[in-house]
Amino acid sequence: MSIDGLSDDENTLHYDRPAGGWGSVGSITRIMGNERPTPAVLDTLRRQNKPGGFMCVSCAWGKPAEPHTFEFCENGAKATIWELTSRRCTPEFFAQHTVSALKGWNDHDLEQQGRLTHPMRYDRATDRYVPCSWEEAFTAIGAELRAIDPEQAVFYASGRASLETSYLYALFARLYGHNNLPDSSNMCHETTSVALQKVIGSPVGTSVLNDFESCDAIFFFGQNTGSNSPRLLHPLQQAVKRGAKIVTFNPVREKGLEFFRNPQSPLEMLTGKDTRISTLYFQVKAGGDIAAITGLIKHVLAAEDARWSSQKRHVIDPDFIAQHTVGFEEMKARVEAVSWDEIERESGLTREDLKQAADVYIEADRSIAMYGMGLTQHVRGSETLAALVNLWLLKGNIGREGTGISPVRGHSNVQGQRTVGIAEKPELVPLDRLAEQFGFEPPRKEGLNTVKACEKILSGEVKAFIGLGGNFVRAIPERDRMEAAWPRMRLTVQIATKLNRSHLINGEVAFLLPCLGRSEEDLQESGAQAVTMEDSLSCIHGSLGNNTPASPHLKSEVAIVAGMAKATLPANPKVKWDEWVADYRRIRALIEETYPDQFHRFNERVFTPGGFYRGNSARDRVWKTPSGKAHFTPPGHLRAIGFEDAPGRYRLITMRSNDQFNTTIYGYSDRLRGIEGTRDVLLMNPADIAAAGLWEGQVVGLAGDAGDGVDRRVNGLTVTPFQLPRGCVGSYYPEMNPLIPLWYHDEASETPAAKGVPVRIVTDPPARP
Ligand SMILES: Nc1nc2c(c(=O)[nH]1)N[C@H]1C(S)=C(S)[C@@H](COP(=O)(O)OP(=O)(O)OC[C@H]3O[C@@H](n4cnc5c(=O)[nH]c(N)nc54)[C@H](O)[C@@H]3O)O[C@H]1N2
Ligand SMILES: Nc1nc2c(c(=O)[nH]1)N[C@H]1C(S)=C(S)[C@@H](COP(=O)(O)OP(=O)(O)OC[C@H]3O[C@@H](n4cnc5c(=O)[nH]c(N)nc54)[C@H](O)[C@@H]3O)O[C@H]1N2
Ligand SMILES: [Mo]
Repeated sequence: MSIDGLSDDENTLHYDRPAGGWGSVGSITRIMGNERPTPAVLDTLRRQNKPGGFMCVSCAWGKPAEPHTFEFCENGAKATIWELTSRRCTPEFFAQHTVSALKGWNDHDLEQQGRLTHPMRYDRATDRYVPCSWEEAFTAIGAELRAIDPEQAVFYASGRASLETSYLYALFARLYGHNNLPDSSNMCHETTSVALQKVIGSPVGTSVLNDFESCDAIFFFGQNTGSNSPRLLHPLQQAVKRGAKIVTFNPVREKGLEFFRNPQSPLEMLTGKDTRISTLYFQVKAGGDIAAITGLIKHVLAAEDARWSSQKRHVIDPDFIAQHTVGFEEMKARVEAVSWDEIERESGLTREDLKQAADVYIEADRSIAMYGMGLTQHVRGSETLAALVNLWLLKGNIGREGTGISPVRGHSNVQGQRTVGIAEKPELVPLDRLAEQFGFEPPRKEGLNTVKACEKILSGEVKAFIGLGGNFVRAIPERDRMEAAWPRMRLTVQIATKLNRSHLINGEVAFLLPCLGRSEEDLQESGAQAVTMEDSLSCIHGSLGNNTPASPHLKSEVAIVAGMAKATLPANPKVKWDEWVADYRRIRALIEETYPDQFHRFNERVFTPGGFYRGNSARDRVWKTPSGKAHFTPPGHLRAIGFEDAPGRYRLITMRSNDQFNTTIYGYSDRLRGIEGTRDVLLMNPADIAAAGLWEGQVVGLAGDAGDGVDRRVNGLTVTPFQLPRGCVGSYYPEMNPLIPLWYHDEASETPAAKGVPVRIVTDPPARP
């Protein structure tokens, strides 16, 4: 179904206004009221994402060399205001509330207490966090870590910490003796890192910002730009105005991908003129993308045959295929053997729908493929990406201006953390060079990713967990079992800016260590320190915070990592924690030494406008695969979900609202989807509601339906009609995470499959505990 083919049924399409526009201004004003940010916020917003300024802590989208007056979006502003709140979560707060009592609070209310101000230690006798000194915390952490086998420790990182912090954190893990470095990427774009590496020999996207100025078409699969990377709407709007076509595949009709009103254009704001973003919009079934892409490939191959026989012209690029790829004939034979019946059934789209989309691809000389969690968070996520690369290779749409594969990354430095060594896979890290640089023998054994770390926490083999940011317990699958197993660990340490649920599910010995936010001034011995991050387009940016820290007791993440490491490790003349903390330029020099090809002249290039490009072999058509070529992959499965259809079984899509950043819930207004005042909803196609004998407003529960005998339940959801394909239901992440089995993940990368979870609706929910 394309946009034009859909009726805007009053009951099911709640919000008919564009992304951006006055709504986004109102949404920023509301959060300003809630957080009562410090007055410096306006100055900070003016410096956001600009050369020499500070880099947004929200999404990872690229930052242009010539920024707009305000180079931030609604959600970037919210993230900054959230960090610069005037609220404080102090020792007095912890004295008033036991940890057990705080467990009853929801995510929004916990973070609403504001910035953490003091290092805190968990006191078992009173079941409270009590203030402690940094020295006490580091000494205790060091003693605990020295008392266990290093392989019993897990060092998690949420993708926000800088390259400097991340490099030291990974070095700490290896000097101590493990590669157990799971990252939020393991729940996010790990599928990308594994699948793209396999087929094009590079783990990251190949497009850069300039490509958006010359592409003819952009295909969007499962990425919600309007909420999750709104600054990307600017290049999209520009592309549309130039005449580029945008084709979207998404089970949900996301407003931000339909229309956009630029809040930075007074004319658009005053005249109410919107830009239509998507030329064509297809509501593919959750998990139906392999089938849809297979259909597109079938159409392209058919067009090639027809045009070649009638006009002796090519649709595909046979020279590119011959010179740069392997596996074309096998892929072609397999795709041709798939029937249109199967494709239509699995994708939920018609042959004619797919013809329209294929025609755009065929006519476009240069196309960019963009995608997000809608592709990566499936059991066959990696297979889906391989299918997408098949389509892109057909026309040589990789490694040419105006083209490329462009995964839209999540956390603002998640890609960079992998670049500088936060990786559980030792083969991704230049261990020999580290050995030489720091005079030690790095561990070579494969470390634990997120899923494996969870398994070993469940089995009791992991004894210590350090969280460098994030809200691990809330973000992972299988939450109920994980929360029950968590306190069996001996040591848990959380480095954070605000209180969240993971801090309340603590080990026997537990510390909560408050750190500076990125917008705050980081003063060390040599003066104010800059830090760096890598965006989704592989560009590295410097960031300089200049706000007064939320509390004088905060330490930088660099200093906290160094403090723990120093207290844990034996002295080593090549490892100079104090000198590194005193001047972060020394850490950048170390990064340069480890990764000279990508980070040469690092310190000089920190503030390059638009960031400096770290390079990507696949963009240069150098394929770092075993064959030295890019790989066509014959399609194996047509469905990306990992279960069969059955009566009463639905595919649950876990969604982000426009009013959250992952587990940080700013508020209860999912403005772009018209869902207000609550997150406890079950979004359903009206025909499914009727067929199941339910009614709008009925309160129901969801039960896991994975068939493994484990009872998984979430109750208290209000049935809400919504434009979803039949058989798919939607509700919010992280509330739905108890329904996802730990074993239900992408087969190749083990990314949890949060977009196609098997569930049943239960109408007799027991009362909520
Ligand atoms: N404001 C804000 N910004 C954020 C975040 C946030 O929470 N809030 N999170 C950050 C992070 S860490 C990340 S990873 C990114 C996430 O950004 P996205 O990648 O956009 O992730 P989601 O919002 O989870 O889902 C993406 C889209 O996939 C669609 N979808 C679901 N299933 C399928 C399917 O089977 N096929 C297709 N084609 N589409 C499907 C959903 O309808 C949704 O529109 O955003 C980052 N930016
Ligand atoms: N069902 C389902 N589950 C999912 C997903 C999904 O789509 N569906 N998405 C997955 C994805 S893509 C991701 S990335 C993960 C996210 O998982 P995480 O990255 O672990 O979670 P966040 O919610 O981003 O972490 C929020 C916390 O980070 C801390 N924080 C904020 N800023 C800073 C800082 O500057 N420094 C430090 N040290 N701490 C800080 C705050 O205390 C805040 O409470 O969740 C995954 N889980
Ligand atoms: Mo993410």
